[in-house]
Amino acid sequence: MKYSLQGMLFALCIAVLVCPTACADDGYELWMSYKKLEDATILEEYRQTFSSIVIQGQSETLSIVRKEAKKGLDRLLGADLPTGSTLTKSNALVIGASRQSQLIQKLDLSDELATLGPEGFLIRAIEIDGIPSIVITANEDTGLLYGSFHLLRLMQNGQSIKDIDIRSKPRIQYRLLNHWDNLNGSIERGYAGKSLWKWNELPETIDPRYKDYARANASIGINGTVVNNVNANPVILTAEYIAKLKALADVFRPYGIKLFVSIRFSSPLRPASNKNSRRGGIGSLDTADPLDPNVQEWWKEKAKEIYQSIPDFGGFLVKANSEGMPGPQDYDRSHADGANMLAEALAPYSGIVMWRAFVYDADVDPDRARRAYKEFTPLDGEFNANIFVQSKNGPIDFQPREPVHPLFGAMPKTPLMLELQITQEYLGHSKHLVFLAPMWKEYLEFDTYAKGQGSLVCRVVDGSLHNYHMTGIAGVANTGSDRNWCGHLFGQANWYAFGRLAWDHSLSSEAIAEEWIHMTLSRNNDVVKTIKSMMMGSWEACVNYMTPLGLHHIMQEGFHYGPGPDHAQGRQDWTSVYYHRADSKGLGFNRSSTGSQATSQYFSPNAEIFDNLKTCPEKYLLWFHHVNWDYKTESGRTLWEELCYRYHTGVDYVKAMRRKWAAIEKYGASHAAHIDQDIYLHVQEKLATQEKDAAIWRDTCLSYFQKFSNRPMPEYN
Ligand code: GCW
Repeated sequence: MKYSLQGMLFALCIAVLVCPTACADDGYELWMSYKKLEDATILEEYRQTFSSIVIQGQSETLSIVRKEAKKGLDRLLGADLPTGSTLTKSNALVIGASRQSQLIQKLDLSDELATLGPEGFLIRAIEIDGIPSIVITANEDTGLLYGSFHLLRLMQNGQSIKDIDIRSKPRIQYRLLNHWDNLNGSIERGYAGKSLWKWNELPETIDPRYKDYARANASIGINGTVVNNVNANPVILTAEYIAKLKALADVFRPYGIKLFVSIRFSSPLRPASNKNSRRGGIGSLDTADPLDPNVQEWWKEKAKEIYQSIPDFGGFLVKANSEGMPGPQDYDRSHADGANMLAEALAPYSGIVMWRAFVYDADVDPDRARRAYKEFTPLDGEFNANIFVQSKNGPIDFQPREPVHPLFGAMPKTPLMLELQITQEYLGHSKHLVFLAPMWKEYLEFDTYAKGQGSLVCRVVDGSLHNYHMTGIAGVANTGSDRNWCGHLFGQANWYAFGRLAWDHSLSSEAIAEEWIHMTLSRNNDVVKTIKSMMMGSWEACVNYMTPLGLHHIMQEGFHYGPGPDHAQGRQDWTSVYYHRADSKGLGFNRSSTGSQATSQYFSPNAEIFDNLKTCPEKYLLWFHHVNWDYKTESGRTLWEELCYRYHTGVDYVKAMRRKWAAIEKYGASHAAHIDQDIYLHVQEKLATQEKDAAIWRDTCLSYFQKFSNRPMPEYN
């Protein structure tokens, strides 16, 4: 017995020693595995360029930079580079801020740095004392961290850096993840295991994954995280939880990440007797009226308590008067009254409020798509300076495709924060390969015409259109306790893409896909090309096999995975029939001037273009119009035929993705451009599920709609 235990321990030690190179890839390292470069030419260039790493200065962030630069360069080059603080050898990577680095001071880059702000960085090939160096410098250490990750990204992509000269700074100031994580460890709309936050272990035990999470975010420029669900449990603001939050904030800080929380508006109230109620709080007041001095005082005291523990605490995200959550309207006060009260409590510490515009009370308008606009536009100009109104990309709810939310462009005096959803609530959970960057680009590049042509959503969000004094973007996270973080390996690409676009929304989806593939899967040209071709059309395909031509919200009730076009029970604006309105004449929601008039919430000429059936883009056809089954679409097919065609095209795309993935199997583990066998099989299995379930979508929806169209199903091979 004793012998075999020893034997097992020995085997374990060997396994641990050998693992870093021989272990199967489980996806844990995300886009930062820094696999050794295969291309001899570029490897030689890099080896010539770097013979040491020189970092001057001391801080927690700089220690992270040192570790990352060494790990990255060593792994990519297959080297063991010396690190130090003096420039002795030739050809060094020199990292530092002039505040702490004499080497950088000598270069006198202050004019250029003055334009880069607290987070920007400069990377340049330059001689220092006659020694050829690659310099990474910035105003703050966080900029050095971003710069280091950027250099490593370029190298993972095999780009020549001989003459590198890059200056970069984020276009958007607040780049946040929103976690819909509950305090019991579950995640609302999470498909990758449990929450990363182990509340019952905090603050004593710090899971090593917290650091890895922060590192991953820093590598793509994310600088804040809201750690709990917008359907907030008020317990998050108790002293016990503030101590836990402080422990997390301490881990995140050196990575440039600020901690935020979602709060429940009724927190000052006594606890609700029913634990599952969305009402009630943690206080002893009997009102949460934002104009009540006791309530205002309660929040001021709470803010003070938080900032005593977390001096750089970011602020509050609030879902109020939405889906049963309490809010100022419970006391006949406006959203602005509620937000301003919280903003006043946070203002002395430079904290912010992100007040969500996701509201859709049926009393406001019969058409759900019109409600948030009607509630919020009259309040433009009434919000305090440290408030964002945070709006989802579309007017309903993270559907596979929606037209842009009409609020964008319509709140010139209120900084709007764009909320995107990285987790695939309505896009196949973590079962479907759907690359979301093309979708996000479609929103970002949509022209609102708010101030004439060129008033793109990205210009609303980055503040350049209305001169917002602060700017922000949020992504609802798809991370969880699964070993590979996101459930589906390709879910990682969406986390990655969100961060990259938050930093620079002008990047193309293709470029982001390519980067991610190089960094995560392979640098072999054929493989990259194949995988990219799978990713690029995957969103459009998903739209086609779920909700083509502007259909929306016809998912299985609550679960939102499979099709549920016949769902007709319960709250009207949660049913499918409310949205598709299929009848014997046709299909779609008439939101034109002869219907709900949602088209009128857009600026001209969008309003007229959407309003007219003939000019409405087909991707929004059934969103804005109730269309006859025999209506001739652009292809010449009738609406019914086109609908059938789209559903089939969607499924066919998934079939093609499976074939393409199968074709790269030849690049097995032994091949230089290998895709790890475990990863290969993981994706293969997911694609099989996706194909099966896409076909279920097609067949369920078409046979359901056929009952209304009464037309034959066209033949497809
Ligand atoms: O779409 C709905 C989701 C809810 C979510 C809500 C919101 C967090 O189905 O799960 O609640 O949106 O964004 O508040």
